Amino acid sequence: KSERTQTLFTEKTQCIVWGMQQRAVQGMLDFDYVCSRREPSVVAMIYPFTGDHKQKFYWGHKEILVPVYKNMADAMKKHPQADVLINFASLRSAFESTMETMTYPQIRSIAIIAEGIPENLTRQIIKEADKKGVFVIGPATVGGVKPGCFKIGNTGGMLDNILASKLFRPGSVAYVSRSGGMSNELNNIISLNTNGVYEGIAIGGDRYPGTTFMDHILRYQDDPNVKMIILLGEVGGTEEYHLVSAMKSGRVNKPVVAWCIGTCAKMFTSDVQFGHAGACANAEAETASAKNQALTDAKAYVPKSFDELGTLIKDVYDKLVENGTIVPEPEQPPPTVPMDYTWARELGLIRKPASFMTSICDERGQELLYAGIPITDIFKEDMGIGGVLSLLWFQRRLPKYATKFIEMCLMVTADHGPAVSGAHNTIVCARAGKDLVSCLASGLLTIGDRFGGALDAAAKQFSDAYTSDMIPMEFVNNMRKEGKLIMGIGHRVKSINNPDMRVVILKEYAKKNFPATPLLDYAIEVEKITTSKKPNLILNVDGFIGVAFVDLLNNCGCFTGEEARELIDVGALNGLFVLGRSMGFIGHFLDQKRLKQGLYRHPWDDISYIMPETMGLMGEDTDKI
Ligand code: Q5B
Repeated sequence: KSERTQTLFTEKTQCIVWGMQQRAVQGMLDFDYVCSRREPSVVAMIYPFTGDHKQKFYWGHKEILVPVYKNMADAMKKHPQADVLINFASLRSAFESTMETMTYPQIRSIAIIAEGIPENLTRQIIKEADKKGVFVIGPATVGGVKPGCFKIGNTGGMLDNILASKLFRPGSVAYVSRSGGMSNELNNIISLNTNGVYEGIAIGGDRYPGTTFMDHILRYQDDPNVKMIILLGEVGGTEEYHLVSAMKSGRVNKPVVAWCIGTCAKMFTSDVQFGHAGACANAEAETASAKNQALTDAKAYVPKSFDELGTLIKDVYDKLVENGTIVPEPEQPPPTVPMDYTWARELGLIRKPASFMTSICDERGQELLYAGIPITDIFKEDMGIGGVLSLLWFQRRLPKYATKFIEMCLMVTADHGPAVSGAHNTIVCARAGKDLVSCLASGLLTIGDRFGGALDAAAKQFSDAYTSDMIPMEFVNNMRKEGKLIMGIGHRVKSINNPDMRVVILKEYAKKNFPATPLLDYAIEVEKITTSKKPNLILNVDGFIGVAFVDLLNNCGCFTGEEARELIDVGALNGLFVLGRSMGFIGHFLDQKRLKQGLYRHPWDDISYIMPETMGLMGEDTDKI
């Protein structure tokens, strides 16, 4: 393999990101900003699953737009200066997208983040990259960082970490490691013990990394800005021996601090496979201890343990400062980047008055809570629809008889045939070819005082009369005098001769299970008076549910009188009919679709056409018509 010793990244490097990785891109732009780069390093993104569009990002305090292309060809054509591609494609598509990237000669380096790419595919990538002279970093890596110049994806972690590790300006120490996590640790150790990182690359944990330790170490050796090199190797493979040879031959003559992780493997009686695919010793020479010994023999600085790595790095660095190889520069503060709102909030640094308040449901935690009760408990306790409704509507865990009553209300109001106003509208709408939501909405919008929406008003009227000690007859007479209909009284088809069995069922249940039913008893007295006038002036299903629910709210022990009244005032009771009847409306919609019913047009013979002129004629001489 020939040596390629070029500089990979500068403060002008432009890259294209493959994949919709907004957080990683924002992290790169924040890094660029604190490095005082003049232009953002990310010039475009490629995302094959949406059309061409632009994504918004922050550039310091400002907002900028980064173009997103569906096709790689377009991205390359529009951004010919971009020479790096950061490939966030999944393990399934990383091979294709990397191979495609290498058909564009403008790209000189590719970082492949995905883990788990089959080794035979990685080897094909490596072969092609060698042929084309492309530097591949990864797969299975976080990438790398060149302080003051360029950062690959999520390398270096969040901005506070970048600042703490002083990655916003170059130091004199270059490192290469396998692990992304450990490279973060190195950023920290190096910043604490030296003037900082010059460049750091994590080559990735696979058995076949796109570029090797030596590919990068040779670049560092040939870069006059690098004054010392750090290698963080690990158990498995023989890569570290290439450095041993290069040091022995003098090809690498800068101070090297090296450590191979995994010395603990010798404490196990069997072979150990560490986290990385390549991290397993298949021979004595591949053990971390053997490699550390070989590096020591080659005059690398090798600590006794990882714990001493920082101290050793400091010793070597101090010597380089002492002999004038490194001249530390005065520290300049980086430009400030505003902290992200969510992060600042998490740290408790800011507060903001909420625009919304909610008290029924919380979906933020591990488990969804209905009025504070975890959804698993709701199922464990078999709370049913009535229980859920009692939590979401009334914020109370109501007694079983009450939740059962709620369910019964929903069941009896679920449907009352196709002829009622709401179902009729749903059907007409369905036959006009509309969708489920439109048809349901059409039916629901029909609910009002006369049809299905008299529960709250009935509850109020009867409660007011009852609490003001009006006897039923007085109430009926007063309403008549005021020219008002009694809400919850009257039905188009049901009467005392044709009783509404829905009401019969509910009444029987309420009388048997409710602690007290004073308002229901009052309404029954009112019904006796109204039905004596006309047999259809019964306490209808709306009226029954309205008054029975007032009894429930007032006597179940879960609400104060004020709370009960508030629930009626806000319209909770009509909600029961709306929810129940939604089931029927949806049924009618599905039924019409299933029956493939065509457009409905009302028959002429069922419409009385009364034109203004005809009315005039009627006034003059009716016989002439
Ligand atoms: N009269 C329900 O009326 C209906 C009177 C009254 C005093 C009253 C009417 C009414 C109040 C609202 C109400 C819910 C419009 C009904 C429902 C769901 C449903 C529907 C379904 C389902 C029926 C004839 C005479 C007149 C009136 C007098 C009528 N109501 N007096 N208080 N409440 N009720 N809505 O039959 O002297 O002859 O002039 O508005 O509770 O929607 O199945 O269909 O599940 O889908 O058209 O059950 O009662 O009677 O208006 O011709 O009146 O009775 O003043 O007296 P009708 P009208 P007069 S449950």
